[in-house]
Amino acid sequence: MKLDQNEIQKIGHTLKKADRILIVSHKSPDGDTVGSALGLYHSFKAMGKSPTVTCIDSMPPEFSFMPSVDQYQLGMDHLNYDLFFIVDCGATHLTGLNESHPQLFDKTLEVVNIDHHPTNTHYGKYNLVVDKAASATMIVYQMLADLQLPISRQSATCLLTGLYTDTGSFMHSNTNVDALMIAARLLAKGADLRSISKEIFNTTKISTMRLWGRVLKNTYQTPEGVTMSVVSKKDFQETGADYSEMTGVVDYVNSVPNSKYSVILTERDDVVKGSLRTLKDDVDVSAIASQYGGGGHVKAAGFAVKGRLEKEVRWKVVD
Ligand SMILES: [Mn+2]
Repeated sequence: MKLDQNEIQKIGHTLKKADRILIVSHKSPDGDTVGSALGLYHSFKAMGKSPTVTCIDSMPPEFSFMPSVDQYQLGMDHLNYDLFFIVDCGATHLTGLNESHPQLFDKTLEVVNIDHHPTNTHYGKYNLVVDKAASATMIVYQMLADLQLPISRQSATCLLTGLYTDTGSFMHSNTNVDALMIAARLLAKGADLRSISKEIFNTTKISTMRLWGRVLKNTYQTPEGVTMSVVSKKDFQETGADYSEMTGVVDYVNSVPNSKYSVILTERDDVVKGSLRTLKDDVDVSAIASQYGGGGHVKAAGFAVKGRLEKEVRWKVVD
């Protein structure tokens, strides 16, 4: 995978001078944003710098196996840092900091934006945005390799976690040659693949099972071939699951044969979130999501609209 060497040089230059570095993960953190941040964290630590990782939401317990995940600081109170990295954030609001700290996005501060969402607006002073990259951690890996910075076993495990989760354990269509090459290089650096697969894919809480049970039970297919399911606030209350436990269930819904694409609608506070996936080559779900003010990748996208879910029962007279 080739990165813009002009940007890499500029980042290398500002990194050399920096000591205090803040690394920002997006809200509702996933394996890719946490893996990217911690991958950077370990490398910067090894260089003798003072990195801090932050997220406005707390870390889900399934990421506990990732080295130094306990170092996450909840939210951000000041901008007193030499350099900032924002990772896997396709839009500024996903940091949860765009209103409290708009200076982060006006290109006055030393901000590096590392992302792989095609909707990314290049809000950083420096931007490494590669929409062909299967994960943000791939870009982090390539940047560290280009700058010849240290990649420890710990760093490699975190970076491989992002690649593993964003490719759905190498099953999604974004699993390309670069993804597997970088995965191999991370394994060669000592990444702990066994822990990743065990902790992330083979561990399911009882509340998650119950929530997924409801999602699967509510699944139906429209005459147009769209596979849909819905989850209400009540489903979360009754199963004791939280929103983060929805991660992954859309892939099950999407596995219904002859599905054009799949949508799960989730009722959350006063918004309804839509999560879209497709396995079809000729369907672009990010275009569908953008009709509702959302975005994402061609094969995986999402949106959020104000409102709540209401069941509609249709009756018709037949003879
Ligand atoms: Mn990602």
